[in-house]
Amino acid sequence: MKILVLGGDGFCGWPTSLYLSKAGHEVVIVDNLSRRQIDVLLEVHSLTPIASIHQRLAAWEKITNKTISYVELDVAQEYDKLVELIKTAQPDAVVHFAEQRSAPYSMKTPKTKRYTIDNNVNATHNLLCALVEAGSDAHIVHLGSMGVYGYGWSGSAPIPEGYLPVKLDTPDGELVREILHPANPGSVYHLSKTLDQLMFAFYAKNDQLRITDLHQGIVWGTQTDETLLDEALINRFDYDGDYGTVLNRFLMEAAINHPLTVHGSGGQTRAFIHIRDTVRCIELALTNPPKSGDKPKIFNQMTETYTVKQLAELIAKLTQAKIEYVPNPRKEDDKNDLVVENQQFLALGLQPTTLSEGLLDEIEQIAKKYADRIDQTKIPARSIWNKTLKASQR
Ligand code: NAD
Ligand code: USQ
Repeated sequence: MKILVLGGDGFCGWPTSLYLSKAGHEVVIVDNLSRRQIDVLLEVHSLTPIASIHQRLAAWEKITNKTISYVELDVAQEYDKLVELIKTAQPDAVVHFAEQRSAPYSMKTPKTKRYTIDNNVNATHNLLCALVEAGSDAHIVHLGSMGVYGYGWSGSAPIPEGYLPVKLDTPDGELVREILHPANPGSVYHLSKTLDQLMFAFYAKNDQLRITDLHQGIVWGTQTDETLLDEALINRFDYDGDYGTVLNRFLMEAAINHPLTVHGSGGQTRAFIHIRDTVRCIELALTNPPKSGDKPKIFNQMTETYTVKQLAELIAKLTQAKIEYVPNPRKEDDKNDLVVENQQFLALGLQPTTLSEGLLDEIEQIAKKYADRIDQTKIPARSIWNKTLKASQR
């Protein structure tokens, strides 16, 4: 397959591009390097020393004799260039990672809220519109988020894969319909993902675009078989208060004897997936596209659920780290149930990497190895959208 990977320089996009290239697909990375620019603005850097995009691609070619091409393009702003690219490249599929992906960053300031909506909504809409204008039948595989469902809304009822059956009473009797699961975002970032869903439903219906939306949980881990091939291929690892996700932050904190920063009581249950499984799921999604005219195919891309407290206790047990319960900077329930259906990927053959298999490796091979690169002033979460906490700090 010829595949455009939008956002292919990022944490999920880079290992996915390598995985697909190794599997024999022709890969074109499209990225505007905005994630690297945000690091510069925030004065932070990846815990792992990531090479420039050109060094990465040269290393991949040297080691594997395979070429990945790169196009620097802002998907949200450079619409005409995107249409041209689709017309000339004639891709069979487009994997769309090109969005601002941090909830805390999206809630930091009015500027970052507006940037997140402008960037994410425009990027997705430009892609949809460009495929129609270019007359392309390429299958879109988009990275969405488990957070579109919200947390705790349905109690202990399993969250279905995208669609919810509802019964309607009509004068002629009962009608059963499948609707998009109600959206209940917890941040402007998650809000942008719920808007993406509506655009997908519309373009699948109106233009018969073939779309798969992957509602992914929190990705943990760093390396895949391909990124391990050379130091220049190493994946990024975000640890700062804005971009670091919970499990990776706990691993980094444990490596430097910093207390594990549990927000609130730690009763928040979240869904997780290892980066190795992310890349496998994407290939499975690419090779099992919906048909033209189908509604978007939605998968829940996650393998395990844990409470934040359970994660902290697990890591504390492995490393003797201390746990600190800090006031929650976010507006979210202190405690929630989360049961998720993920049968579709399991049925396609996904064999999950569990926390018990991967954690020690992450601690030794990544967190401890690069611990001297950690800037401790960047660890606290400073984006506060919990109004009570904000008021108490004035
Ligand atoms: P990332 O920030 O590391 O990567 C995103 C990439 O997209 C970056 O390289 C960035 O430069 C690029 N990009 C952003 N806007 C762009 C634009 N307008 N034009 C071109 N390139 C642009 O993020 P990630 O962690 O790799 O996440 C990728 C996708 O997966 C995101 O959509 C995110 O919402 C989703 N996701 C991530 C996680 C996670 O835990 N990391 C979990 C669930 C879903
Ligand atoms: N948390 C802590 N301590 C920390 C950091 C986070 O207790 O030091 C808590 C948060 O309050 C939250 C939970 O951990 O309750 C998860 O936070 P997170 O930053 O790991 O994840 P989140 O903000 O939900 O976002 C991440 C990715 C996003 C993706 C999402 C998948 O950044 O791109 O969409 O995970 S999901 O959560 O399933 O929606």
